[in-house]
Amino acid sequence: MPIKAVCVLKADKIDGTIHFEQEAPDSAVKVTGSVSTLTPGLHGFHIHEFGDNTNGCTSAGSHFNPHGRTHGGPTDPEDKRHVGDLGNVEANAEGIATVNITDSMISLTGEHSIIGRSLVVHALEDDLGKGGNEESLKTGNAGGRLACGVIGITK
Ligand SMILES: [Cu+2]
Ligand SMILES: [Zn+2]
Repeated sequence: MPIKAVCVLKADKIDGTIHFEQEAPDSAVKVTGSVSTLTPGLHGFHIHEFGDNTNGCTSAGSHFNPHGRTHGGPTDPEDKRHVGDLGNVEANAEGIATVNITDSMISLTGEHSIIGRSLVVHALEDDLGKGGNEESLKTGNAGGRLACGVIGITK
């Protein structure tokens, strides 16, 4: 049986539903869904460490980074990215981002499990650690947190 999880993103104007599916504990995770009412263009898209919304998206903490690595992008080697670094999603002219990512660092079980953590969509493009400044290696200069939601188990 595949393992499945879901995250609902809700904010002032933003709506999204993102599904996660993993065939087996060692398989890549498929991340699919959509986010609406974004500004057209790229928006940083990460798993943050805490599933805590007590102070809005701020209390989601930093990028999920169990091995103390620097920030990168999803195609970087595993020692050059955070586990939670899923890169960017791109909103079209109507402000809709269709998400279709396959990632082999995140998991729905075990040490890299993202269950109970937060998914965050950012105001700006994630530079994937290539921005040439200190912040780039921490957050990718992706700016404010537009929307977030907790990732939960589903059937
Ligand atoms: Cu983030
Ligand atoms: Zn990161």
